[in-house]
Amino acid sequence: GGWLRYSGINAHDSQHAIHPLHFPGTTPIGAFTMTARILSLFAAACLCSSLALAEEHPAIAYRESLMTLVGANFGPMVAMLKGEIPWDDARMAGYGKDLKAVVGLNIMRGFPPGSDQGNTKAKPEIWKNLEDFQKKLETMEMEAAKLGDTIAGADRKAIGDQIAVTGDTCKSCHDKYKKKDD
Ligand code: ASC
Repeated sequence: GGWLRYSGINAHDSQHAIHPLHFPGTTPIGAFTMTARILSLFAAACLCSSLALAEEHPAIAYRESLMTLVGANFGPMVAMLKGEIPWDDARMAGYGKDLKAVVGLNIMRGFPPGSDQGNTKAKPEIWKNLEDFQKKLETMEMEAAKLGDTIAGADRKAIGDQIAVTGDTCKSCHDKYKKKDD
């Protein structure tokens, strides 16, 4: 009984008295084998660290996450406007509120220098025209926030118009700074 039992060691079994994996039949590891194993561990470590260097810049996941959240709210708003899904005032208001919250996050944090490298649809032009990019981003944030505010108590025409204005701010930035979907 006791902790030995729960650690997988049966103290009453002499074959397992030292270690459960030290079962009969294995021979002590030779010096050459040991060296080879240590070298292969080093090789694996080198490979892992070079893979780590080739890893995506964390800002790419950050900005793609933001883009996903923007789309998760703006997408159904557009779909409702187009009649692809039934218009629902409460849902429209909810998407608008969340969209405003998402564009209130620090989006430029997703575009630090050096994050143009890697598996990304962000064009290098962003970092060559950073002021213009930032201005477009701020315009989008302003119109999307206004959309969130417009929804409360507004008629469908006013909401639709502001969805269109906001969509144009998405498009103008994507046209210039986002690679096309394949
Ligand atoms: C969307 C979406 C965009 C914008 C843009 C508006 O729903 O995915 O990128 O709206 O198409 O023109």
